[in-house]
Amino acid sequence: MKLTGAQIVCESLVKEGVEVIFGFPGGTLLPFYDTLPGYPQLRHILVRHEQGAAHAADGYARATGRPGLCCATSGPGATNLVTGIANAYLDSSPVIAITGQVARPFIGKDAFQEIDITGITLPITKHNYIVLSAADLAGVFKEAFYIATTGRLGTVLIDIPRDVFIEEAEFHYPAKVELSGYKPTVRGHPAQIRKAAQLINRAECPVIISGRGVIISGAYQELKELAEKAQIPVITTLLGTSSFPENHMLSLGMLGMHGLAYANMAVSNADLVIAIGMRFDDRATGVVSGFAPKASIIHIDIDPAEIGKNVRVDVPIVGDVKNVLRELNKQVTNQTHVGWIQQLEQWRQEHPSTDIRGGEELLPQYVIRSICEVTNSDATIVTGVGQHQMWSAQHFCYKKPNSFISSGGLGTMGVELPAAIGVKVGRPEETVWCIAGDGGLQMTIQELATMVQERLAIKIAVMNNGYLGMVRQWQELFYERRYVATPLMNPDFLKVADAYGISALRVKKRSEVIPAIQRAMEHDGPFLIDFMIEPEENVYPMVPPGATLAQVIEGPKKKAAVPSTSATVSNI
Ligand SMILES: Cc1ncc(C[n+]2csc(CCOP(=O)(O)OP(=O)(O)O)c2C)c(N)n1
Ligand SMILES: [Mg+2]
Repeated sequence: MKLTGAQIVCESLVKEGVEVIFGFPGGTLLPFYDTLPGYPQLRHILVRHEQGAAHAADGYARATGRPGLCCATSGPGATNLVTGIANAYLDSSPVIAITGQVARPFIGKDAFQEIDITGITLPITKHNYIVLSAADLAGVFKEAFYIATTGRLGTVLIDIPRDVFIEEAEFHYPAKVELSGYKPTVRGHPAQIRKAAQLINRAECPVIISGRGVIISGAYQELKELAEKAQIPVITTLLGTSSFPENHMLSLGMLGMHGLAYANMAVSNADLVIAIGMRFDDRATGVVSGFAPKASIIHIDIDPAEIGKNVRVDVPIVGDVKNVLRELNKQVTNQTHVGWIQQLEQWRQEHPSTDIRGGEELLPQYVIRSICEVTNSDATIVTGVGQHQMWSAQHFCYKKPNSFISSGGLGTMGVELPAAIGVKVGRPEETVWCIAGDGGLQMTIQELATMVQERLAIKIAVMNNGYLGMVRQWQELFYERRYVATPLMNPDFLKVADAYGISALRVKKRSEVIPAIQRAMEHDGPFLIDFMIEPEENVYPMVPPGATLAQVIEGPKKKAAVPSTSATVSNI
């Protein structure tokens, strides 16, 4: 059966079970867009800027575990995708981007809207293609989905010249893929697993550091079994947040630059670190030479390139986290570490980390806690990048798997709203709270229109501190309070919401917080709350740049403290 290239693309997407594609049209994509109405099973969501399409596809992929699709036209459309592709790539999110390219005879001529997008995205994709014949399309799509969704998940870009969309070819969707040189290892080596089990069975002060790999692999049960069987406290990386229930006895919360003091102290004093599906990012480790100085390290990861990249590892195990943990759990014996756990509990008492000041001041931490309380943790939190992101990680008690979605590797301001759109599309029944920076929201604010057009009932909490807060914090602490280019003159977010037809409220006092959140939750549709938070509130604890995790600053002396109720606090 002969089909046009555009039809082959659509048929391939249908064969792969794609239901939604986030995109923005243009000349080179017109043949593709013209074909879309023939495929009603493919929902196209029109964003307002291509960066939003890539972030939405990324949010969708993180929320569903299925590939997220986005498309953009050649030239500026394609380059607008770049930040979103990089963001997905660095956090191992399976995004597949389709870009239009100028017609084949024009390639290399600096034609109108011609850009070498495969060249540009080479370092930020797991793989990319330019397809020069319609006959190759089906094979390329089969491969692209396979590459994006196997081994370490990743982004793939497929660049298609306009005339390839129009060209006709026979359509046969391949049944399987054979790629020489690409055979991801999914089962851990038995000898390595045996060595790891021996170390675990002998350890006296062990900790687990759980990363996003646990979420991607869906290894929640296996992680819990290991932790409970061998009584090992679980610390998470930023992106590992929600890989382990934070109301669990063994949960110690997040480590790293803004990790909890007692989590960082635990790592600094452990005799064994079991690092699972994490990559020792510098924000997680502090200065690597001082990372876990007393510990042997077991590192379980699907990507062999991560082993030994940043820290020395005693027992590397390459494989899918879930498979490896299943095997490991068979060989781990029941343990108790009462002395170690008592020590951790003492540090938790001495360094509470998540207590906040009392009074009427509108503290951002209180806002996050209140969202946690009102939703009873039954929500997915999507954040931007900055202070509000760290407060969201620290002060919400994540009980549900994969309920925290945030930009880790690239740290992309502006990701919050479009990513929340992707999450809500992927989880229509879920309560989705977009915790937005007042700076970050303004980077992608145009996607409010996408949200409204698609009737997505996202609840937006603007953490309005009038600053590029995280940068201001660094200026306060390390540049003698010289606030260069960080104060923001914000628009009236209520008027902005109104212009888009979104209901909204402004909150200035602590006592108004919970009623406003309740109102947002009861409202049938999107809702925005403009929280006028303390402008110069800082994120603590903080491991200053260039310090080790043991050198954590816990923050200024506090007045009367309100004890933490829930967030990331264990009661070991
Ligand atoms: C695209 C982009 N530009 C610049 C930065 C550097 N940066 C990190 S956090 C931050 C401030 C974020 O401000 P806001 O969104 O208001 O969040 P807040 O820290 O105030 O909570 C900046 C400028 C970044 N991470 N991403
Ligand atoms: Mg801000």
